[in-house]
Amino acid sequence: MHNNKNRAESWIVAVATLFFSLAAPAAAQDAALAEPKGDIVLTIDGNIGVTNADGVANFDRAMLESIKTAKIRTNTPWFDDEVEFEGALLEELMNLVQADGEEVVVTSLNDYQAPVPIADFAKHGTILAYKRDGKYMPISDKGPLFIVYPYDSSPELNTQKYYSRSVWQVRRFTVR
Ligand SMILES: Nc1nc2c(c(=O)[nH]1)N[C@H]1C(S)=C(S)[C@@H](COP(=O)(O)O)O[C@H]1N2
Ligand SMILES: [Mo]
Repeated sequence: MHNNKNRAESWIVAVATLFFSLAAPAAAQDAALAEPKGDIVLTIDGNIGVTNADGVANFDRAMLESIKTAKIRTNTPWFDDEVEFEGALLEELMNLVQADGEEVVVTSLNDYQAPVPIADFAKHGTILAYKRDGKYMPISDKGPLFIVYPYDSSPELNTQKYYSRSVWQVRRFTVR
């Protein structure tokens, strides 16, 4: 027998079913990013669609190393000779966390902060370097993570504007 209370209950069940059927794919997507097993070296927060902790995506070094890599051999303002950096393509990292924004605000371990346009990453093949000349970079030598552009590939990149985006001792990205 149907009374008002039963109708209200069926309605709640229908709404709840719809809600969970819509919510389920989002939860499955969050699970797509593994959890770090080692020390967390990078935290990405802000407008991202994929997380592995409370609203953030945390990475250990192994997770960063599993992202498509690139090498950049170049002169820099920071070293006397040409050096070769190796790291994760930042375009790939942004895709992985489904970054939705214009820029990342990059914060370093020494609290230096710089906004970096996300469009730079595809345009210049910018990397988040973890190695220089084949060796992991210690904190005392601009590591563990260093944003690197291919400075020698264009005069535009050999400018203060791009040097200031070349954050070393990177610890956090905020996508906005
Ligand atoms: N972690 C960190 N990265 C940084 C900086 C900093 O102070 N800390 N300075 C930035 C700026 S503003 C520029 S121009 C270059 C400066 O490098 P230099 O101080 O060796 O000339 O590095 C950039 N990356
Ligand atoms: Mo600078």
